[in-house]
Amino acid sequence: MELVDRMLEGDERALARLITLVERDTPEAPEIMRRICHRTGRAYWIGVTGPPGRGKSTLVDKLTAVARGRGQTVGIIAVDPTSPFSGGAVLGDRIRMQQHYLDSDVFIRSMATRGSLGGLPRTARRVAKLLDAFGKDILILETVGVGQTELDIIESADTTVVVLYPGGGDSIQTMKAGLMEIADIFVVNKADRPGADQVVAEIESMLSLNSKDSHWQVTVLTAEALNNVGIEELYGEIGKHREALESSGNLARQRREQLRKELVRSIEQGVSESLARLMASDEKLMALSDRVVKGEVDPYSTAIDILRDRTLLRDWLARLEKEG
Ligand SMILES: Nc1nc2c(ncn2[C@@H]2O[C@H](COP(=O)(O)OP(=O)(O)OP(=O)(O)O)[C@@H](O)[C@H]2O)c(=O)[nH]1
Ligand SMILES: [Mg+2]
Repeated sequence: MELVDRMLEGDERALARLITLVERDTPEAPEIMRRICHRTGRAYWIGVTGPPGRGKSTLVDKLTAVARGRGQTVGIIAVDPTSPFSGGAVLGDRIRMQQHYLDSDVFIRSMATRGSLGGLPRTARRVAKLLDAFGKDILILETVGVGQTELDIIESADTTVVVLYPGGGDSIQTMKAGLMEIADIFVVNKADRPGADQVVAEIESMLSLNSKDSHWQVTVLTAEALNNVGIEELYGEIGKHREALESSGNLARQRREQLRKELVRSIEQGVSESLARLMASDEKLMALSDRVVKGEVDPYSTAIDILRDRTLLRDWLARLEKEG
């Protein structure tokens, strides 16, 4: 595949084309991923998440400037759950990250959640791998931490930064949204507003109750992304977390676990797509489904019966194989 070779040689337009192919889950996507596999694993992935409007994009913009100042190249994937099409996301992020749009060592891609049918974590991870293979040193994944989809994306990150702000009841929101468990570093942004210290104290008191990794003490920092305050410190803290992960062997372990999950999820995806096709075309299954719908049999025990019936499963596999 010529496009992959061109991308690996540093052709940014080839990269953009490949991202589009992978994002859309085209038939070429598996071959692309197979070809770049041996070129991934070099980039360090930073996840930035938190409730809407906390200043994540502004923070990402400023973190990118710090990374660039250290000579590192950066790839940014911003996932925007509110935008109905990626054009909206691009526009918003373009304003916040405009200084980097002219920098050829920064690659920014916005992805919209809506309309992606829950496939976003998969495609975001694949896009990140393309940027990794392309040679970006640092990858930043920005998502709004509101739902499982977003949490699944962040699962791919090596270091996860959770961004909060004062005055929004954020410590409670953090617990509810499942952000407490995934944060390696907390940042209370917009510390120019009153109440930041209180959020810091609340998060710290919750942290003393659970510890994710015995080699890392989760920290709570403050920042004013808008005024470029606390950004160097945050970048330094991310570096410390990286060192802790590397020296304990947890980075490799964490990445192995992510790959294993990715394999399982990819198989699940294939199985469920095949099943959806069968449900819409196989007479036996359609008849059973009819009986369930009419209330003659219950869905749970019927499913168990189906799974136990090896001849049925063999028939279906043969059929799927014939259909390709
Ligand atoms: N006062 C203050 N405002 C800030 C700070 N950082 C960001 N903002 C503002 O907060 C608003 C939201 O910033 P974004 O960076 O878009 O926040 P976000 O978390 O990426 O938002 P979503 O992606 O929509 O969830 C913007 O108007 C920023 O200018 C800060 O440190 N202090
Ligand atoms: Mg944003």
